[in-house]
Amino acid sequence: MPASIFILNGPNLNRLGTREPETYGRTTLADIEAQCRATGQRLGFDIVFRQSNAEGTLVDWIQEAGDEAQGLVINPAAYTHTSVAIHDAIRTAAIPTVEVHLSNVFSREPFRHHSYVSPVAAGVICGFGAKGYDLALEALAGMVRA
Ligand code: DHK
Repeated sequence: MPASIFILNGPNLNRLGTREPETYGRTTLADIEAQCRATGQRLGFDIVFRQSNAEGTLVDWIQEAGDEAQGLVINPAAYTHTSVAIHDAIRTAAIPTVEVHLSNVFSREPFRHHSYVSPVAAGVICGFGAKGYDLALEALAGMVRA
């Protein structure tokens, strides 16, 4: 059975394509989903791809990933910088997790420099736009096979 990877996206990422394109580019979330499905197929992963603006829904999905999946890619968006609940959910899920940001958060406002997610992630990828999701899946492939 192929390994299952959850790819979860946080608030406002449903607006990609038109939201602050100078920061986030013109790629839509549907484009990113298609890209992840193609990369997942190449790597032999079953991909579950979701987006929510609600913190509790993301927590529910992280718990589901912990029960059902072998790895997690998450762009928690603004909750990166605020959410102890998402930190705790990832810690409890205890599956390899890669934190992704489209933009280079360290070249932006100081409030984006702190992440509650990084301490419970295996690694962090930021600043490479949609390509970051592919890099995260490649990284997970090594960890899931190990
Ligand atoms: C996306 C967001 O919505 C912001 O709140 C984060 C992240 C950065 C991104 O670059 O993907 O600060």
